[in-house]
Amino acid sequence: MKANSEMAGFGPLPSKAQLRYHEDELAAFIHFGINTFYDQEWGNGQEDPQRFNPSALDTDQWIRVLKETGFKRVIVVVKHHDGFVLYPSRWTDHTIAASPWRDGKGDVLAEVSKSASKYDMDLGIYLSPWDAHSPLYHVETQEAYNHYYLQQLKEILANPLYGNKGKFVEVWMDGARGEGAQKLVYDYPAWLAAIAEAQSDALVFSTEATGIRWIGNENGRAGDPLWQKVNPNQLSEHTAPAYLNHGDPDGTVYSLGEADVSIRSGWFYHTSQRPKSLADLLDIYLHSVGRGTPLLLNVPPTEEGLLAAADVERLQEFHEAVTALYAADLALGAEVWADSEHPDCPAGHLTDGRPAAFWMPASDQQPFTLELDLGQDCLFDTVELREDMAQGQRVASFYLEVEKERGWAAFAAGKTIGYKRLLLGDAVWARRLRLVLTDVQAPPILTKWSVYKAPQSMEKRSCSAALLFERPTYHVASGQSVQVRLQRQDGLTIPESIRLVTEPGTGVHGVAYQDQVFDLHFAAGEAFKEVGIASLAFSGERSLDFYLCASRPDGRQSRTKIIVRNTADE
Ligand code: FUL
Repeated sequence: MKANSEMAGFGPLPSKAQLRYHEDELAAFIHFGINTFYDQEWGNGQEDPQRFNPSALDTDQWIRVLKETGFKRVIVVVKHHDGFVLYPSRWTDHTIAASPWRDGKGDVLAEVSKSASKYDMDLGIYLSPWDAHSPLYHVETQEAYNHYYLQQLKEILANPLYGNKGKFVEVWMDGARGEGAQKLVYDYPAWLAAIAEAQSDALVFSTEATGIRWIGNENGRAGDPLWQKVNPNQLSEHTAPAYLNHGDPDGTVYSLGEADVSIRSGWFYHTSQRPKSLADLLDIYLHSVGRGTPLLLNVPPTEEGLLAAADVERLQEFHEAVTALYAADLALGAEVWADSEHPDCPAGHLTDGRPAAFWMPASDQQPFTLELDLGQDCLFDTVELREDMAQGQRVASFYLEVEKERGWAAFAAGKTIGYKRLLLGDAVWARRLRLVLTDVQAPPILTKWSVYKAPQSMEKRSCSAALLFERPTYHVASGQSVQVRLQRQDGLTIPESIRLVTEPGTGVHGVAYQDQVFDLHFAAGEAFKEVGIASLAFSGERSLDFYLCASRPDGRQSRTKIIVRNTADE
């Protein structure tokens, strides 16, 4: 296409591996380890390996279920902050070799690698840099610790028995470090060089300017705008979550914001927790994949070593809903008109079903207006837009309208489009849509404009107004407790048990984390309940948040946000 050779990419461009992760969209996280057997989220490194003994571990089940429910890659926690390692490492004896499981001859990483190779599932590893068990984790033995971590990286990444047929797509270097942990300076240059040498295509998640960054919260939701670029000099272990959540419009390095969240409130399996509702998962999907960035969804195996039946069922429902969303593109083949188009890149390319064909304008006169004609009145509520990220992210602001009897009416608006933007509006019957790009960093290059009717489970609906927190947001000083009031407005004639669970926001990243679960028993006729929630205690002048989610037995949920502030000590 002639336009291609005339064009230069704009800003930082994604690598092949980053583009592939964009296309993959869905990754699964597997948190399974000594914590599973202690029913805890963070270990202190003193756990007894004898407790690790899954009775029915079946990695084929993990990978098969994830493959069948649309996940394209799986990141396995090989070592969490407690330092316990899921393969027989020669660099430490705090491993499964010291456990009774398979008489100390087992290797979870080898088993999961075999399953991944069998089902052709891409694999990544999480290897926690903070290691509460290692005696070397001390500033005075920093060099030796850095070497220890390096050896483990090499031991895993260069072993052909591990990975999807020996290949890894991601290495997760979690930036979390507990309060009071030694402040070691990690040898990222050596670690990154070793990864590049053993696995040249692997992307790295870290607090540095590597290919993947944290999205700034642990609830799987990217911001709008979402720029897939950052400025390396803004990154550190203490980067403000909002910077990570939005990226940087002036960023110089391409950085994929990975939206991570657990299907349950905790990362490890606890019998007291339930999977998130389908509506919740779909909302997360719209705020991650639907904002143009991969969703990394954690599904924690049970003590037996299996994905829990309730989680499997939820994953299947999720997969069905996502598949149903894309089943009929009402705009496929529809006519599109643009107020400006390059002769080789007409607007019709947006609806021709070819992923690589794109529209670009002939002039750089803003705003750019495009109109889509569905040919007849159709019922829809979802619009998908895509930019050609291979040529750099460009759109900074846009709005969408639909034509009604009395003229154009607002449907949705947003800042960035990026790899893929899903806009869920109120269901409407209309034939014509109008897209106006009001702000761009460079001439826009779009590849897709699709229109769908979302399945019922995804439809826009106001949050269960029948179950209300007194406030959408509470503020509390670090370490104090906050009184939260919940009201049910319907079903007053029946007694009901409503479960309240804390969910990670930014407030747990790098601090202490323990879930709190409360069962509130409403008697018949009772409308209000109050509960005191202890907040996290942490040091340093900063603000962190977490969420409280109330679930009714029928799955309806409500949420409130708790902002914890600490200004006291520093
Ligand atoms: C955090 C950790 O502290 C959590 O335990 C979990 O592993 C999550 C994915 O990252 O930083």
